[in-house]
Amino acid sequence: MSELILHHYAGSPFSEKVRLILGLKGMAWRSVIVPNIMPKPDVIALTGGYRRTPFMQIGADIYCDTALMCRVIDALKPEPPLYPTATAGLADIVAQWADTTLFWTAVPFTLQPAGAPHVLKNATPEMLKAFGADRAAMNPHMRRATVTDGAAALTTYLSRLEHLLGDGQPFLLGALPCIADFSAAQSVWFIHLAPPVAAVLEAYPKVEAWYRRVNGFGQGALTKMKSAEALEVASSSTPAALSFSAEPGLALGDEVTVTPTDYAHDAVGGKLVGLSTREVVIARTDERAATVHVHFPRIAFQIKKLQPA
Ligand SMILES: N[C@@H](CCC(=O)N[C@@H](CS)C(=O)NCC(=O)O)C(=O)O
Repeated sequence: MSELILHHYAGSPFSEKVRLILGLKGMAWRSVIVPNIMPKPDVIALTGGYRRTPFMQIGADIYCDTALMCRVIDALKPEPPLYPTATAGLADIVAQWADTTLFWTAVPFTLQPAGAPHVLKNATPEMLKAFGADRAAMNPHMRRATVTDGAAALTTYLSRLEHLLGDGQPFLLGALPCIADFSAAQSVWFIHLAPPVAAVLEAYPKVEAWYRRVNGFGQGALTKMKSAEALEVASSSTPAALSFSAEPGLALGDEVTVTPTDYAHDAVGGKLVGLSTREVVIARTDERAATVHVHFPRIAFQIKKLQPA
C-alpha cells in the first residue's frame, strides 16, 4: 500500500485531531505542510478545489474532511479501535458536536485580541490582516460569537465535559479513548496555544487531566515530504477500486459537483465513481496530479448533478 500522507499545518485544530489519532494508532505517516490561507495551488491540484485543512492522500486517493479520514485510518489500522463497540453511536454524536459547536466556540474565543498573536506567532500585521480576510471570505455569512458570548458558551461546554469525566473515568465516554476524545481535544489544544486565554481552563481540572492524557498519545512517526513529491505520488499511482450503490438521480459516471454545506463552499467537479450512504467519490484529472479519486463524507456535503450542455 502507498504511504499515508497528511496535508496539514502546525496551527490547525482539525489537523491536530488527526495527528493525535495517528499517535493513538502508532502509525507511520508522511507530513506535507500546506499554506494556512489561499492561494494553495498544490492543494487544489490534488483536491480539485476543496481548500480546507487537513486532507489525506494515499496514492491517487484523496480524502477530504476528518470525519471520513478518521474512518479510513481506523480501517487501515483497527487496533486500538477509534470507534469502540461499547460507545458506538454516542461517540460519533459527541464527535459531531465537538467538531462543529465546540470548535466554532473555542476558535473565535481563542482568536480574541489577547489570544490571536499567540496563535499566529511571528505573523506581521499584514499577515494577520490577510488571515482575517481569508477566513471572512471563507465564511461570509457566519455570525461569530462575541468574546462575552463565547466565554459564556465555552464555560457551559467545559462544565459539560468536566461532568462527563466526573466519576473518574479516563476518557470522555469511559475507559477507552474514542473519536469523541479527539474531536473535543482539538479545541482544548487550540485554546492552550494562547496562554492568556487558556486561563479559562484552570477551573476544569478533570478536563485538563483528560487533555494531557489524550495529548500523551503523541503524533505517530512522521517523515516530512514536499508537496511536489506528493503530486508525483498521485500522478504515478492508480486510484483504489470502489463500490457504487446507485441512488435516485445519481448514476455511475454522472458529472457532478460536491460542495461543503457548512463553510468554504468551493465546489469540486468530477465524474461520480463511488457512492454509499457514508461516502461520495469523484474522479478528476489534473495536469500535475493526473487522475485522482477525491473522497468526501455524505454528511455536510451536497452532491449536485450537472445537466449535460
Ligand atoms: N469539517 C472539516 C473542517 C476542517 C476545517 O475547518 N479546517 C480548518 C483548519 S483547522 C480550515 O480548513 N481552515 C481554513 C484553511 O486551512 O484553509 C473537517 O473535519 O476536516
